[in-house]
Amino acid sequence: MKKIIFSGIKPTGIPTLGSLLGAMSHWEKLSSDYNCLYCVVDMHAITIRQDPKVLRENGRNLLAWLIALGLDPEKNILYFQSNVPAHAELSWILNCYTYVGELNRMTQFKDKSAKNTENINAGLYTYPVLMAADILLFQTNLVPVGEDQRQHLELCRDIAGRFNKVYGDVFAVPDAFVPPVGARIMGLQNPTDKMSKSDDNANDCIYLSDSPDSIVKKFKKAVTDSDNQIKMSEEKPGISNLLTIYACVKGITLAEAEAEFSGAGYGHFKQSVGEAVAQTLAPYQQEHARLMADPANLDAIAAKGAEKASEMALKTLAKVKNVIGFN
Ligand code: AQP
Repeated sequence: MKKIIFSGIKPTGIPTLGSLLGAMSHWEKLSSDYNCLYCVVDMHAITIRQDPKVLRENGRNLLAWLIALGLDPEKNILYFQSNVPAHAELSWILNCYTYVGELNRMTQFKDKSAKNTENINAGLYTYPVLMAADILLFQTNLVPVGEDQRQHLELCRDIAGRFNKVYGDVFAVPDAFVPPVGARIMGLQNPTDKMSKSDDNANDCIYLSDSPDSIVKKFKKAVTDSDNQIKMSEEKPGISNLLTIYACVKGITLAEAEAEFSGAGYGHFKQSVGEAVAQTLAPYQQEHARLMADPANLDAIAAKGAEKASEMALKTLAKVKNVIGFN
């Protein structure tokens, strides 16, 4: 029996180079050795207010990106979270096995509520519990995520361990897969903050759909520093971020990237990073456009994925309800 991978991505906008390098680029590589479920987590998306039409479009768009990036729907289960009600059902149950003190410690809740002072809803607060349900429903062994999700995954492990301690081995306790390089891609304008798709400043972000011209322009405008040395350093967040991006898209080490630009000027360096990213994204963009031209095919893939995911999820849910003592 192959081990199980689950990971999710929110349809809150066009995915960024950050989510590609931190998470999605690894999904395809892992998909031959594991049984994989990749979910468009639309229920997580509504913790921030969404326009219904845009949410629906973003969801289908994201599904197309997953396939364009190499996830074969015949080999991977691709689906929308809201099409599998077991996510919400298990989430409620796990809420009763999660402490408020634990949720109070979640840094993402603190960050997101500081950015959304007019809508600090309960869903934003209990988001990590829904994420735990997403993962535990499938007896998941490995969760490939970016660094920002590590704390949520730790909580998921704690909830699973606590539940198992009371009721026996109901859930597999998952491990995180966080890549050694690229786990936290920073914004181009603000390199001390993570690159985020719902950021207001489009220049901070490379969206997977950006044209080659726009990508190179954004890299040329990237914030750096004034000491003209291209090397990894905590004191040089802008340059370190660009080196990380270059190493990831070229498939080389950080030391190799540093060596390639040793003695070069910032202008040449930024241009080269921009061109390398544009070149990497071009074939995915073509494939994405091809897939988006056939919405009925995408809907059929999602429906089939939801059916398979439901079948797996209901087995775990039945086990959970039974041990709890539901009639
Ligand atoms: N900047 C990043 N660097 C590395 N990994 C990242 N991920 C996201 N941004 C980066 C990883 O991508 C996966 C999917 O993330 P998500 O879209 O579901 O949620 P998120 O982490 O909240 O991403 P955003 O772009 O910041 O979304 P918004 O702006 O809507 O909140 C995850 O594995 C994540 O770690």
